[in-house]
Amino acid sequence: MALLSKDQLDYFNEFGFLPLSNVFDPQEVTDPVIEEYKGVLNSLAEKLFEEGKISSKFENLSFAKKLTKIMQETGESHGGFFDFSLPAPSDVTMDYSGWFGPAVFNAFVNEQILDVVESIIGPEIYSNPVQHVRIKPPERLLPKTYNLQVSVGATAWHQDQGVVSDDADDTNMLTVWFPLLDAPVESGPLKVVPGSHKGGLLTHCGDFGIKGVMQIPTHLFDEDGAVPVPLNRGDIVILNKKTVHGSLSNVSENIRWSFDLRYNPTGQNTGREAFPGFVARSKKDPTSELRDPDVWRNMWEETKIKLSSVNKGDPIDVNFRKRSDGNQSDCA
Ligand SMILES: O=C(O)CCC(=O)C(=O)O
Ligand SMILES: [Fe+2]
Repeated sequence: MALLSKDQLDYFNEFGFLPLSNVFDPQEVTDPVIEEYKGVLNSLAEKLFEEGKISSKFENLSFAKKLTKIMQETGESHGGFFDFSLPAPSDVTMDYSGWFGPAVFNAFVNEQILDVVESIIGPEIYSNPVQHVRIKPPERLLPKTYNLQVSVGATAWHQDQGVVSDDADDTNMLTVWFPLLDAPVESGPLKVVPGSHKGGLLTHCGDFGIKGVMQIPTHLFDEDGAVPVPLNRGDIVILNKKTVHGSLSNVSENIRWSFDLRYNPTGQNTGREAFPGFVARSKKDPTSELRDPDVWRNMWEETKIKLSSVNKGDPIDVNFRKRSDGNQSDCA
């Protein structure tokens, strides 16, 4: 796909988000990711079975049914097993696994996605390490545990700027969200508040909705103006870092599976400097572009080793998600 048109750029500037159809070929980009994750899920099932935490390896079940069974029997999402990231440094231990496979990396550097990103932030593109995979089974099939509610339930209202550290307040961070399977409204895609990026950064409260989950109180923005963003495989939606968004609940019969990635101009602070990013595209110096998935995986592996001995006491060693702003009286 070519760079964005003037109308598309105007839409993005006006509303703070832009859904785009058929940006990439899902057979080439996301189907290989799905294949990779079948292996990840099988190793999780092996591990949990050996530990006596599940009653079977559920060998004959589909990916969706196997994952749902595992969540039902353990009451946990095991999100850390699937995600291509790490938790806060205080929670990083050497037995943390995560998944940093080649098909995942390939999606990060997809040329069609990078063309869209370039239209917004320019041709020096850094892959910001704030990045997640979210695999959410139908909510009605899951037990109502805290872990499942937080990690695979509807995502609470937030601005992406509000969940990175304030070192990145001047960073031109762009969020790219896309589903690996078709994500109609009932599957719980994103919901966004059009135009909400034009105000400032709103207060994110730790204990407003679900305890411990950062969330913007609904009286601070126009919740009634929110719109769902259903997408199909191959589509993406881009978000301004100040656009208020969350997700709907998955009330469908299928899993809701998405990637959310972020990019910023190379050289700007990522807001998670403890994590590794990389140059995804550079017109100035194409040799700086990372294209080796093994190098990427090793960067995360080394980060895990380093962070497993960091922020384990007081005082903390590295700044993570620290924000000094926000009016806490909004949180009452
Ligand atoms: O997919 C979700 O539920 C939330 C994603 C999100 O907040 C983001 O892409 O920034
Ligand atoms: Fe977000």
